Parts: sequence; structure tokens; C-alpha cells
Amino acid sequence: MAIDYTTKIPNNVDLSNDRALQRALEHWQPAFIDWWKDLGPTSYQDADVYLRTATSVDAKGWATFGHVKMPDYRWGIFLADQQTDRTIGFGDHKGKPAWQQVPSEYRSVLRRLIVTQGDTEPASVEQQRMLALTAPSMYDMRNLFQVNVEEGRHLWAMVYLLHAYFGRDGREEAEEMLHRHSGDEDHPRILGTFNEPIDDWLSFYMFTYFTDRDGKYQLKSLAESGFDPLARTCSFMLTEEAHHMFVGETGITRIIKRTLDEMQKLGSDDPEVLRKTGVMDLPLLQRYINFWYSSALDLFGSEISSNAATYFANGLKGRPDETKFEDHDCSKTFEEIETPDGLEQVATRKAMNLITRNAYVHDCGIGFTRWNRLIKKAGFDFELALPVDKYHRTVGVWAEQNFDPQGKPCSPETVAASLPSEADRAYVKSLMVGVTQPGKCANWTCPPDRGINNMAFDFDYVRTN
Ligand code: BYC
Ligand code: FE
Ligand code: FE
Repeated sequence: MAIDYTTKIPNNVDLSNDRALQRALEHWQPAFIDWWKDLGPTSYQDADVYLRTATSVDAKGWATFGHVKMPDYRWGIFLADQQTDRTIGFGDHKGKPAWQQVPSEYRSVLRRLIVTQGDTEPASVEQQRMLALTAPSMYDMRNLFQVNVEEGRHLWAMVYLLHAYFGRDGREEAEEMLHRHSGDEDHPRILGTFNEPIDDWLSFYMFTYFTDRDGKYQLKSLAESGFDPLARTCSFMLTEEAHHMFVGETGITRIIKRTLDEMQKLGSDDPEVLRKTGVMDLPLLQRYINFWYSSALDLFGSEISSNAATYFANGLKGRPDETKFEDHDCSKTFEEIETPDGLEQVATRKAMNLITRNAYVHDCGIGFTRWNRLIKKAGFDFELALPVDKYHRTVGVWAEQNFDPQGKPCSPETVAASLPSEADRAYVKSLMVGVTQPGKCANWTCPPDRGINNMAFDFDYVRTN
């Protein structure tokens, strides 16, 4: 179904034919805009930003680009097209028709999954709200805003499900989404990482590389759901997610290129020497990787989880790319999982968080291959690496134990030394200066290979009038 942009809330779910739902969402809309103005980007709300907006939900050409003020962005409800005769692909109900309504026995679990997913979206906008002030270029600033408005739309996606399928408690949950805030002592966001501050651009790129990628894998698992509206909304969200990870990967790549350039000029890899020229040394990047990656692993929940087994058994949450697996029942098989007490045989259904996480870990590795090739080609003997799974965890079987990034038991001091220090953070912060002239960029990075939508790097991505 085509997207209707003539209505207050753009949508492809025929909203105008469901007056009660339309009214409820129109009631939530001003609260969302107020939240955006209060807790979205702290600056540039009046600027014209070169943003993409969805025009249709098919893979080709869903986006149009144009300058808009962020508060006027057309946030809306876009679901991937319904497949005829879709059936549930895994678990105890495999083969039955996919649900178009919430099965009453799964109502509270399903609501909880949707709330957890939805909560992360506005959380990330809140975490990133100060970053525009120190954007290294107008191109980067535009990318930040693109990510922010799309995370706002992801909130809309979950709020639509809550309103459309969960009645009064759904509406209450939708309101709560705007009441919890990232880092708030009394009302924090639900998952750990989403309460960490993101106040420098290195953290932003790490977050979009590692944390948005958790989003990709969680959305892939939910796109398999037997609850069809959830599957369809997550399928479309995935197409938006790719750009967020692109921002992270290219952001880190550009830093590495700039640093290598300086390392070659100076003939040195000494962090102290490099810091005098205002670039980010590679060991510093490694410590940021250690922090954001280990925090992202926590987002998958425990390696052994009866919640995960229930989600799978009930057909609510599958594995990423479920169709690629042979066995979609998984009630008779076991996985061998390493724990502090040795190897444990765990029912496959209980190991679903780990299975999903392993797919994520593999995907995380791809950027490292490229980055290490750049370093080697520049003539330096240094490799960036993902720490092992048991390193610096607060969730799961390895929580609160001390291992170094290579997996050797160590002291808490050694763990601390492998994470960003106060001095690292202060140094990174000292580099953050906003560069607002189109075509120029901060000293610690370099321009991208190409601009957005075939525009040049010096294009007017953000116009302040
Ligand atoms: N922090 O059985 P367990 C994204 C809780 S990112 C705090 O091990 P389960 C995005 C857990 O709730 C994707 N608490 O875990 C990215 C449970 O509580 P109860 C977000 C945590 O339930 C960037 C207890 O610990 N989407 O979209 O199997 C920008 C035991 O849990 C944490 C989703 O997460 C944590 N890290 O799995 C913008 C998908 N981990 O039952 C957006 C929906 C666990 O004891 N969520 N706990 O009260 C889920 O599928 C599951 O809730 C989880 C946890 C995978 C998160
Ligand atoms: Fe998102
Ligand atoms: Fe994202």
C-alpha cells in the first residue's frame, strides 16, 4: 500500500479508516513533538536539513531527499507489505497462519518485547542531543540528524503497535516512552547501554557501529515474529538501520585514515607524539572499542535464558535469518556453552540469545578486516581487535568477572586500564570543536569518499538561515 502523506500522520496502514486509532495517535503526536523539542537535538531545530524521507516501502527507491526543518519531519507509520498466507516460521506454532491480532495468552510478553525495543529509540536521541554543537563537519551533522529523526520514527513504529493492538495498557506504555529518559536517576531507560552518555563523536561512531548493529540483529529476530504486524514493521525499520551503521563504520574509518596519515608523516606511532598533533592514536580507539562492544554484548541478555526460550517456543521472536537454519523447532537439541563452571549442555531454545549474539559478533568483525588492512598498508604493525565475549560484562554468565580483552583472568586494574581513562576522555573531548563551514572538517578526521545522495562534501547539508 502506498504511503499517504496527505494526512496528519503519514502512513501506509489506512489509518483514516480507523478513526479511534487515528484519534489516539493524533493525541500522542503533540507529546512526541514536545519531547523532540525538549530532549531532541539541543541546536539547529530551525535549520533546514537535507534529510531523506520514505516514499514507499519497497527496497528500491524508498527515499526522497530534501531540506526540512527537523520538527517538520514527516514521522509516520510504515510497514513492509503484507505477504499473503504467511505462516509462523519456528517454535511450537510453526506452520500455523501468522497472527494478525495479539494472541491473548502472549499479550504481556509481546508487549514487553515491543516496549523494550521502543524504549531504545528515543533513548538514543536523548543520548546524542548535544553532539551537533561539536560536529566535525556539516556532512556529519546532517548524518547525526538523519539518524536522530529515524530513531524518532522507530519510536513511532512501536507506538503504533502499542496503540493499535494493546488497548489501554498499550496507550499507557506509549506515554511512558516519553517519560523515561536516558540517564535519569528515577526513570532511566530500560537497557544499560542506553543510559551511557554519548558526548563526543568518537563515542557516537562507536555507538552507531556497535549499538545500532545490536538494533539490526534484534530487528532481524523480531522480523521473524509470528505476530505479523511486528514482523512487517521491523522489516521496514531494517532498511533504515543500514545507514546508521554506515555512519559508524565510515566515521571510524575516516579517523583511522587521518591518524595513519599523521603517523606516516611523523614516522611514529607514539600516542604522546601523535596527541601533540591532535589526532586519535590507535590504542585510544581500541579502548573505546573495548567499552562500546562489551556494553553492546550485554544487550543480548544472558547466554542462558528462559525468557529467550519462551519467546522462541511461542513464535514471538526468532533467530536472525531464521529461514537459513534447518531446524525451526529446536526443542530436542543442545548447545555447548562455556561458563565459569566449565562447559554446560544447554537446550538450544535457552541459548537463543547467544545464537543471535554470535551472528552479531561475526558482523562486527567485518569492519575490523578493512581497518587492519589500512593499517598494514600504511606500514604499521598494529591490529584493532574485538575483545573476547567474557571481557568486561555486566549481564550473563561472565558478569562481574575480570578478564583482559584476550580472555586471560586478570585484576580489576588491568580491566580498567583496557577501557577509556579519564585522560583519554578528556583528550577526546578537547578535540571536539564544531566545524560549520561547508566542505571543511575537524583536524582529527578527514572528508568522506563521497557525500550523501551523490552530493559533494561541500554541499549545503544544513542551512541556517
Ligand atoms: N540491561 O533472560 P535475560 C536498538 C534484563 S537496540 C538491563 O538474560 P532476555 C537501537 C532482562 O530484561 C535493540 N537489563 O534476557 C540501537 C530480564 O529482566 P527480568 C533493542 C537487561 O529477556 C541503537 C533479565 O535481565 N531491542 O534498536 O532474554 C539506537 C534477565 O534477562 C539487559 C531489543 O532489545 C541489559 N542489557 O533478553 C537505537 C529487542 N539484558 O525478566 C535503537 C527486545 C537483559 O528479570 N528485547 N536484561 O525482569 C529483547 O528481546 C530482550 O528483552 C533482550 C533481553 C534481548 C534485551
Ligand atoms: Fe532504531
Ligand atoms: Fe539505528
